[in-house]
Amino acid sequence: MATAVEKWVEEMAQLCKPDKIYWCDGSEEEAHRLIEIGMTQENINGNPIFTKLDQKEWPNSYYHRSHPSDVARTEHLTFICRKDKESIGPTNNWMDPDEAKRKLEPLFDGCMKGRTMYVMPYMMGHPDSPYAKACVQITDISYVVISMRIMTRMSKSVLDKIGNSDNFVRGVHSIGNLDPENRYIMHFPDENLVWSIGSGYGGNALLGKKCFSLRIASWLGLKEGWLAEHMALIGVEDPQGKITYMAVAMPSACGKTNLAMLESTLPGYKVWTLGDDIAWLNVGDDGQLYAINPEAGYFGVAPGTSMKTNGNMLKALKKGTFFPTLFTNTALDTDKNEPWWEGLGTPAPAHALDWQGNEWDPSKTSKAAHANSRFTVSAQHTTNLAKEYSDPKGVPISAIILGGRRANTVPLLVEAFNWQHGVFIGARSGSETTAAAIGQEGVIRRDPMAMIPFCGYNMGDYFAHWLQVGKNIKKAPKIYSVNWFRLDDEGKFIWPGFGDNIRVLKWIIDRINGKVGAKETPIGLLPNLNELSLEGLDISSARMEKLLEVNPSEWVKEAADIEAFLTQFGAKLPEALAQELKSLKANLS
Ligand code: SAT
Ligand code: MN
Repeated sequence: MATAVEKWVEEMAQLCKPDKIYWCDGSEEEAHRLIEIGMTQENINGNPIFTKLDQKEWPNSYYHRSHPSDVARTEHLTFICRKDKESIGPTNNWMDPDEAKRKLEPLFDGCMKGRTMYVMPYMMGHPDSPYAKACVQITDISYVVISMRIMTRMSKSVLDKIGNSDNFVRGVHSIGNLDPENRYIMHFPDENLVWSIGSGYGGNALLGKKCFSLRIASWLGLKEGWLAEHMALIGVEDPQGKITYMAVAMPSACGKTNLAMLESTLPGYKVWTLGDDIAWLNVGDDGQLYAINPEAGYFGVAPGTSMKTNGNMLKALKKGTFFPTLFTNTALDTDKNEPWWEGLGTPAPAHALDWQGNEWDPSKTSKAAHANSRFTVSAQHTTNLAKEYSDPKGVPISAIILGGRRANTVPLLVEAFNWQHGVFIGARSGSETTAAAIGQEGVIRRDPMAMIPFCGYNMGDYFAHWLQVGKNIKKAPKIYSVNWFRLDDEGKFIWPGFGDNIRVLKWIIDRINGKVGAKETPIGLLPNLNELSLEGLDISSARMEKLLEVNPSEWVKEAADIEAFLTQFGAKLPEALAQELKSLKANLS
């Protein structure tokens, strides 16, 4: 008797009409075989699927170039499909599920003719974790298979785990004809199902990542009492050897990966990495908040990654284990056969192809690597991987940090008065847009908890859910807002960032342990300058004051903008947050 997975795969094969169906086992041998085949095959855009890079400098590393129109998430083509439009809220694109399927079926009909349909069984989370989920994705491009093998726990044993049950998350992906007009990323939360066509790019095509682990999982969390969040996960060790675990939300391309890999400039402090993008937060039996990283690798932004800014990551990229490492849309140094990007910290190559495959002219200002070019690397390569990385129960969280990219207004560091105020800080967070999503860069958008592109349901309900989870926790973590990106009058970053961000994390640990005080301001609790560890930093107190400034007139404008944003949730906006907004305005006047 066919299992539920087999029946579903058969149904998909009848629709997509592939030449062959291939069931992935997730083995090393398989990865090598698929890469070898991919090196001899042209992608639909005329590039080889994989190009082998210099194996001495970049062991087991391969280069991939995608279509120039397919280099970032396409939020305007991303839909949540449920009958009840109100339940998905004003910040998501909505489509009726029947209409969505009527639109998709003709696009998928025969889309894999002449191609192989790969079936990938995988887990999000450690297979022994009570919080892990079993998934199956199909795709027609081996780049996605290799990427998923790095980013998830792919294994044929997942099929045994699922057995004959139909309790698995389904993902259907085809690169289609890459036509942005026929590109859709559709989510069906009531069926644990994602359909994606027309893109091979990370967040659009690796359906275990944002599509399942955030958009669909946020629904599961709402139903089951937990939170699926766009958060890095770190353990910060102090000189006494005590580790404090923190979950850090920041929008795409705002430095979560660098923070997860931070190399401390303060002696005695060390950051251990648990994850760089997604965290699932559950209230444990003991009433504490526990976090796991459902992923198994990093899909990070290459430009700006150097030995100086993120040495741990560069070491991971060069480590080379049985997990391959991929570079997508960076430049290619053709003399050395190495990947290269702006901010790698090595001289510009004399001869290179840019991310579109054209000869690159270093004397021109055009970028060699795409601003959103990425590496895909296994977490197993991390030199500072936390020993609890594979602990099925996860780590207990003491601090939640919410960040964004703001040139002004928002101070380096703010502590929330309490959980409810922290939820308000998250709800009001804004950030300047980046190259991680197609669209204009550098405009401020409200991005609550960095989840605006990823929360699969009405954000009014999301805020209420956060408030409720807070009530279910015995000792709620403290909540912080951070902003590394404040500019001076000349447009230069005031805060050095990177390894020096440990100074902010140290203050947070000191607060958790009741070792330092804080100054009350209308927007929250700020550090006293003399209680921030700034030794060894060349930064004047005038600049520090600017960094920590709460400018009343800027904040009056900010509050009006926050109000305009929150008003769109109407009756769904929790009364508690409306109260917080009122107190913010009152505090300011
Ligand atoms: O495209 S991804 O979602 O995988 C990366 C990102 O935008 O955070
Ligand atoms: Mn992300």
